[in-house]
Amino acid sequence: MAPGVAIIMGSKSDLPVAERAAAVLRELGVPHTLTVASAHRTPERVRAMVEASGAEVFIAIAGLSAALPGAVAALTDRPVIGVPVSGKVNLDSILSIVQMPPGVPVAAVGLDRGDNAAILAAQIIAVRDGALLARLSERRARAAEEIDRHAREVEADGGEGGP
Ligand code: RP5
Repeated sequence: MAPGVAIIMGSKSDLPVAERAAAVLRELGVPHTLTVASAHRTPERVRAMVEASGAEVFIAIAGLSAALPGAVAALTDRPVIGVPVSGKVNLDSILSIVQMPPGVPVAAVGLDRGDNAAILAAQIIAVRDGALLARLSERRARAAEEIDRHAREVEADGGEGGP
């Protein structure tokens, strides 16, 4: 099985967001690891973790002045997905992750969207894994069915409805 995804969070307080990513990766059967390493507070741990990891894709989760995704991207040529964590300001972590200098990209997802980071990581791995691609397609089809069910429920409750 593929080495999969390394999930790194800047603080244990980011764990709820990391768990959203881990849950989706579990559902899709993508192997993953979970750890804490801070770009500002334990930079050497970040370096050691990235250098030792066999992951195909990194998911780096951080709030405030969220340097972690960029710090990971500085240390590897493998793809890095950054997840900004919500807080009092919110734009701080989004801009810290999105505004990378040329040559060192980070793929940013929305605030707290560990789930989308996991899907994107799986899509990257699925380029060379047909079985995983099929599981992603099935997941999307199930999500579409759920929306159709919701539409039927809302229309039944609310009267006319429908397009
Ligand atoms: C960031 O600062 C972490 O990623 C976390 O989102 C935020 C707060 O960290 P703690 O004070 O909870 O350690 O580096």
